[in-house]
Order: sequence, then structure tokens, then C-alpha cells
Amino acid sequence: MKVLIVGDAHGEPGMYAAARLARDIGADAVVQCGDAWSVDLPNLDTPPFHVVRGNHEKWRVWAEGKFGKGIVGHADYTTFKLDKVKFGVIGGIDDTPKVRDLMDMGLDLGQEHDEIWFARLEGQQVRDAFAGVSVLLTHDAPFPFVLGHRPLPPMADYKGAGEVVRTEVVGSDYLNEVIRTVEPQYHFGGHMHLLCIRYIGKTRSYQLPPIDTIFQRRGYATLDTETMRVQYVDL
Ligand SMILES: [Mn+2]
Repeated sequence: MKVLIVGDAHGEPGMYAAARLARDIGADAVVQCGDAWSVDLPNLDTPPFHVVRGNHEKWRVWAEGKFGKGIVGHADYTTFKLDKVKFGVIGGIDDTPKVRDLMDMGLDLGQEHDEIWFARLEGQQVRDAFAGVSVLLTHDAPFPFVLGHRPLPPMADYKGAGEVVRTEVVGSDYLNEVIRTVEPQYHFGGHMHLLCIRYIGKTRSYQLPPIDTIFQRRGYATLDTETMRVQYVDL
């Protein structure tokens, strides 16, 4: 079974892009890692489309469970199976000082603030919830996630890297601990709008760029449930 895994969709164009991509590559299922928004589309032409909640969603649709045809919403700390592969879910974002600062500055992170956080469970509860999980899905990124860039060297013959400008290390300590506790083979998330592929302990972690068509840097991953091979592809 071929599973298409995508990041933030941010509404209808992104949702349609994901559905079209699923058909183009012959995917049997879609997994979307939060900030989908348009989870109530009535006629999305798609294989089963599994969504994790982000920090910005149509909360009433989630509360009432009235998802569009073919769209399946998954609550935090639940699991589901595609073929023989068990997926675990922690949607939303972590309640960190950094996020509180952004909200104080007036950045809209999802309007109804009670809905945007995930609950932090104790280690044994997490182990119980995610027993046998091979793929962990989150919206937020585990710590340490590096935002920022290095500019080009100032001179043509400059040997070193440029000055590090505007680098910020963000992400959730808690999700880092969950990954190191559960040790899934793979982790996928979104939210940061920036690709990052790395190992966290034994887990290969993919923070996916958006599938939202407005973004220039886009991409997706596929998982083959027979071989457990993951491939990341830039769009
Ligand atoms: Mn987000």
C-alpha cells in the first residue's frame, strides 16, 4: 500500500492539490499533518484522506465529527492502521513560552486558543497509547528545530560560512521526549513551513513543507507499507 504524506494544506487549494497528487502517484491513502482547514469538503476526489488537527482548523467540524466524504479526522493519542502499519497521532501544538509570546504579539495561531494545544501525558500513558506504533504523526515539530538561514559569504574568496542571522531554535521538548520514548520508525509533522529531515534517537523524522500551493518550497513523502521505505520528493 502506498501512502501519501503531506504537510499544511491551509484550505481548499492545498486539499485539492493533495487529492490530485494522490491520484497522480497512485496513492492508496493520504495522511495530512495538520492545518488542513477544509476538512469538510463534500466531494474531494481522493483515496481515504486522514487528517491530524493543527493549531488552526475548523474547530466546529472537528467537535462535531462532520468531516467531508473520504476525510477521516484523528483525535490526539489515538492510533489507526493502514495495511499492517500502525500510526499514532498528536495534533495541535505545544504550549510553549515562544508560542505564548507570538500570541501576545497578536499573531493569530488559531483563534480559539483552548483548541490549539495538545495535552502532555506521563511517560507510561504515552507508551500505552502508542504501543506498537511505527509511524508517529504530529503537527508541531520536536525540539530542536532550527529556523533561520546563513547568508552568502560577503566576499568571493571568503572561506567561512556567513554570519548566522535570525536563527531561532524552536520546537517541543515534549514531542522530542515522546519520540525518544516510543521510538517509532518514522515521525512526520508540519507547522514550520520548512523541510527538515533528521534522526531523533532511532526515529527518522520528517518535518514536511506545506502542500499549500501558495508556497514556493513544497514537497511530500510517500510510505510503502510493504517495505516501510519512505521517499521525500520536492515539488
Ligand atoms: Mn500550524
